[in-house]
Amino acid sequence: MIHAHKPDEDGYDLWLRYVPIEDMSLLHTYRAAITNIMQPSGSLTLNIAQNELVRGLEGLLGVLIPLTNTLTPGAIVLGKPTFAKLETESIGDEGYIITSTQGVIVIAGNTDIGVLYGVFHFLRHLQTHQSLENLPIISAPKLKYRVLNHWDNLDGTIERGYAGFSFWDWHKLPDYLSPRYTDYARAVASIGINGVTLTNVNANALSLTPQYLQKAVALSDLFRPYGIRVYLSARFSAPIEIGGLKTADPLDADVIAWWQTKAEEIYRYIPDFGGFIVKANSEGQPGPHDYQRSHSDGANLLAHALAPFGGIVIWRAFVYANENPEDRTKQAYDDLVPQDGKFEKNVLLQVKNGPLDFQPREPYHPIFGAMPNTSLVLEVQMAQEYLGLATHMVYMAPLFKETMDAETCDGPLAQTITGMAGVANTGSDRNWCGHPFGAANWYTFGRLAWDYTLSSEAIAHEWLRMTFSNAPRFVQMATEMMLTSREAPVNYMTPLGLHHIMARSHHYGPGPWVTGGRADWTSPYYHQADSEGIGFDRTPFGSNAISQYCSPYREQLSNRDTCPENLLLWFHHVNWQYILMSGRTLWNELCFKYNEGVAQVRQMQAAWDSLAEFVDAARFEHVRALLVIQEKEACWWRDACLCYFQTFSKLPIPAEYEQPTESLEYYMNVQHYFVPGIPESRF
Ligand code: GCW
Repeated sequence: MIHAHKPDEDGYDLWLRYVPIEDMSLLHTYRAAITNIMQPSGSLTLNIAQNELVRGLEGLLGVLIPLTNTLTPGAIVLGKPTFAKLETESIGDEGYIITSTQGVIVIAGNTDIGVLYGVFHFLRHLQTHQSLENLPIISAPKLKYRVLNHWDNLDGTIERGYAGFSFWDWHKLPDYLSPRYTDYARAVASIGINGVTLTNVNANALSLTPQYLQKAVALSDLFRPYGIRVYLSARFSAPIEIGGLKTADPLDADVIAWWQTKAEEIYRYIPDFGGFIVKANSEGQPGPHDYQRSHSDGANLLAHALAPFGGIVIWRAFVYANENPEDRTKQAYDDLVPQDGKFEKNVLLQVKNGPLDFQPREPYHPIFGAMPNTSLVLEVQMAQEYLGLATHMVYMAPLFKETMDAETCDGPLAQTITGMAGVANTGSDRNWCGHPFGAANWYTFGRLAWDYTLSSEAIAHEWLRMTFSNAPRFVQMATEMMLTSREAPVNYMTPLGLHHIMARSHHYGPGPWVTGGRADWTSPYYHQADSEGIGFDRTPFGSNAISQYCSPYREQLSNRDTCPENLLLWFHHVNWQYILMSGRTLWNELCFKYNEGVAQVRQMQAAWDSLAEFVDAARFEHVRALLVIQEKEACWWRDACLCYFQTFSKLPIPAEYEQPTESLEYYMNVQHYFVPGIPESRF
């Protein structure tokens, strides 16, 4: 295989590679237009912007662009020069304008952070080989809160982390600051993310003790000039665990006082502390229900403590209880929607994209559009807990957009939210996200949180050009591959609206047979397969979860003939012989879809194999090898699921398809040990 002698890369530079522009005519145009940088005076943030610009331009243009103090044509000016007429009202606190006037390029914002964001956009413009004629660029974020959520534990493990261990070196903080923190901050700021929660939502109260707060100070000091605020997960029972109180009852006077004192203390350490993220009364976490109080009582307790300092509470809506016999997908709505209007202004309710749990495909979460008096944050998961861990290539922009474009009771979903949170897929792996394509999802999260009108295709283009190559054939084929990669796992794992049929606990691989323990963590609870058919009846004849959606979507869902087929088994129990749009019976369609998923992975492999000349050998080979695993695992999912469901349908897998190579018993006995992402302490 010819790799055109591209030097090996390890992926550490992510999309900020700044490699020399090979197109000579473009290079000359850029070089002629950019000859010096007016040295900005002022803040740390402007220094960072200037340094990034120097570094980026040196890499891209192959020359060190000098800093000057006098204005000459060919200069880049950071800030708001008096000679340029700039309409900056529309760009708010974080937006920017990139324009060209009187022979100079101006990158302006109302704040220094806006300028920094503008610099990253300008570099992206050059990295993706755009014309300098295409100015001005005017951009401002559509969502106020754009927060990366790390599920990192203080012991260095990461819950559902598949790219190594946490890169927060709590042990050596605050004294040793790994250079990786700075590169992390650059990456985060380059895509407009303005907040990070450092610690797992399954929280350890220790993170709120002075010892750990001092460590968080070091990180927040480093992140501040990049426009990144630090948030911490708060364990609801912290007043007991680290405060010595007997209760954590949100209405108890001592508890109220404890949180107030804690908030004062935190703001003494971190004056711009973002606030708390809280997982309460979910999967064994403590919460206000332990004291017969409501979620709003719990959230408001913390909100009152943080309000004087401008902090917010991000309260997670991922709440459900096994003791509640109600359909798990209905519980959060039932509990929280009646509390609309009861949350303090500085409380944001963070809701996962779907009502279950980051499955390959879910309908949108019906809380969106149903709580007009509550600020909502959309939570998505870049860590691929249910999407083949960091082994499978799955480009998530189409998944995120499917949710954000959904029509809720109150209009398009993206217009009903004030923020977006993404569960990080990063770790200590040299390339940050494990799979070389994993960073595309981190990138996508930032870009969509900034501007949810961007298309999946446009984001893929940007990322591919910056991460690998601007060559048109490469960009086109790799984009197609990425777009296919969203539907492939749906097909080979959970087609037609199936859900939650993965292996227990580590969630790696198929497990439609998983039974025992709490019902809502088993598979038959969700697939309901029997001799008649398969699927969860959520119509009025079943759990009536569809009642949580508005007309006309509700009616569309409730009728099996109008329900979108890609959600059919989410909402209906369907007879094996039911005829689908394709003319195939349900059973045959299931066989078709599982095989289509495998075929799509094979297409992705063929596409990648044809792109070797555009990519350095190290990254090419890494992706190639992971696609081989993905293909194997796609077959594993297909064969295991079809063998299992066949015990109910009693129908043959049509002869045109590959037949399972092993028995059901074999698949049921596959055991995997030490799968990453499940900290010993919790399971
Ligand atoms: O998807 C589930 C995961 C848990 C996780 C939980 C949550 C952090 O299996 O590991 O806990 O979601 O979102 O709180």
